[in-house]
Amino acid sequence: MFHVKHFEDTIVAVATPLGVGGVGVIRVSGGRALEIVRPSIKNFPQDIIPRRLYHGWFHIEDKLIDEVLFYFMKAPESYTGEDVVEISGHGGPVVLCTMLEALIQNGARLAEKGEFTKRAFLNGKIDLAQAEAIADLISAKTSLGVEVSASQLSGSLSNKISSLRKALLEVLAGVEVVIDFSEDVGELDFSALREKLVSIMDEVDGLIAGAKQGKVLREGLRVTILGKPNVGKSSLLNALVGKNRVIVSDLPGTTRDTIEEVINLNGLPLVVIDTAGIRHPKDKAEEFGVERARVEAEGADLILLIVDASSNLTEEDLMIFDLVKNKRWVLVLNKIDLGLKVKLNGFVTPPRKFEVSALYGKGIDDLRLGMFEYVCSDLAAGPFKGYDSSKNFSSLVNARHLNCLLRAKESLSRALKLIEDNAQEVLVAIDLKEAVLALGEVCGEEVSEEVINTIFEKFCVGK
Ligand SMILES: Nc1nc2c(ncn2[C@@H]2O[C@H](COP(=O)(O)OP(=O)(O)OP(=O)(O)O)[C@@H](O)[C@H]2O)c(=O)[nH]1
Ligand SMILES: [Mg+2]
Repeated sequence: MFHVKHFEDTIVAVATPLGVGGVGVIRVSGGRALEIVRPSIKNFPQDIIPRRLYHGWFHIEDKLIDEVLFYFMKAPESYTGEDVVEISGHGGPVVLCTMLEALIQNGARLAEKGEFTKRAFLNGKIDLAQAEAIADLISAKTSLGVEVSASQLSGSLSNKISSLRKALLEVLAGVEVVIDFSEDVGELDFSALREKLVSIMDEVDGLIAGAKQGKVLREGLRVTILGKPNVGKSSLLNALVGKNRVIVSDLPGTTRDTIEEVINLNGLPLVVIDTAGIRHPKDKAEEFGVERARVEAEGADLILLIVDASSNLTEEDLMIFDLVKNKRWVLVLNKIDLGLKVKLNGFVTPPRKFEVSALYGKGIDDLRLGMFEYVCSDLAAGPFKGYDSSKNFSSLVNARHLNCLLRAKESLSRALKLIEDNAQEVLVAIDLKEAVLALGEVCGEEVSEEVINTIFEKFCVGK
């Protein structure tokens, strides 16, 4: 059930990106939306009908600014839950800003980042997990990211959490009845209680396990290409991305800095990072580049270590083998078009090995597939271990949700321990209440203003 709160200000912002485009949308939300827009649009209807598209001419005094389409959504049936007017004008930054300023002159206030969505949350139109899904949807890197965010927006995570919270509240009510009316209802059935809590805990664990995948879908897996100079690292990045993104040359030491590009691997965003060839640097700039390559190797979820298949291993290759041991990595033998001469015997045992020609695009599809299988395998033991692209997962557990879920889990574990120790019901109830509170935070039922502000600050203005 939601109650529209009455914010004093009516807010306004350009809701589309401020660049050149076919159309640009200005959104006005608040109790005075109609009053603020009316004077600026010449033929503004006297009795506007909600959800009907109108045509009009936007003026500032007598000066014509733009030909617009507009519609009105009456509270509470709008995105924010307030009266909203949206105006579609032509998509030029100057024309949009001119209209925006006029509406501010008429009494609207420029919206803060995410303020429309924040009002939607505060007015009960969406919960916090859904608001976060909107931010994820906007910044999704792959179509899988879009699907999962959209599912979360439609309430997949919220429904799961609220049914867990409801189940827990029922358990808590049962415990409280025993505390208050032990003479009438008798002893607590500890084994039934235990069973219910264990099943809730399993579900919480399942959500916690999904957090790693949520992070990967949101941020992408970092895949660092590493190798000595001239082995074809930049050529491999270009081949994976499918365009000439990075400069390639036969001069060793061409790449001086790290360069990253996102590719889509069966729905997973992979941030592929090209690095400077690792060797004893010849100048300061190269030294920085090599240092950066090492840092990227440290933070990588997967390292593609490249060697030149057409020549023998050198001391530099061995130095890099040493760098990746104990990390998640695969070996790529490049320049296979020139023949396979390299001998690995005894020097290194790669978890996976691929033969490619970055120059001619040979073996690249196998490498893509192999990387995917490897990141999902037990061998890699990484965030996507066990990931199966045929199964759809429906929520993006983020760091904030994870923190709440971990707290809920801790409280549940304590409650279970107390039950095993036959402790007093009052003590069990305390932990159960804490778990209920922690779960409530996921959807924003119990959150501080500070948490709310932090979430909406990450949005853009106009959303
Ligand atoms: N024959 C052949 N040549 C390749 C292949 N891949 C890259 N090369 C060539 O090898 C040279 C070096 O390629 P780059 O991609 O610049 O190598 P890099 O590892 O990025 O080199 P640095 O940036 O200097 O560390 C270029 O002349 C490429 O055309 C390949 O698969 N086969
Ligand atoms: Mg390079």
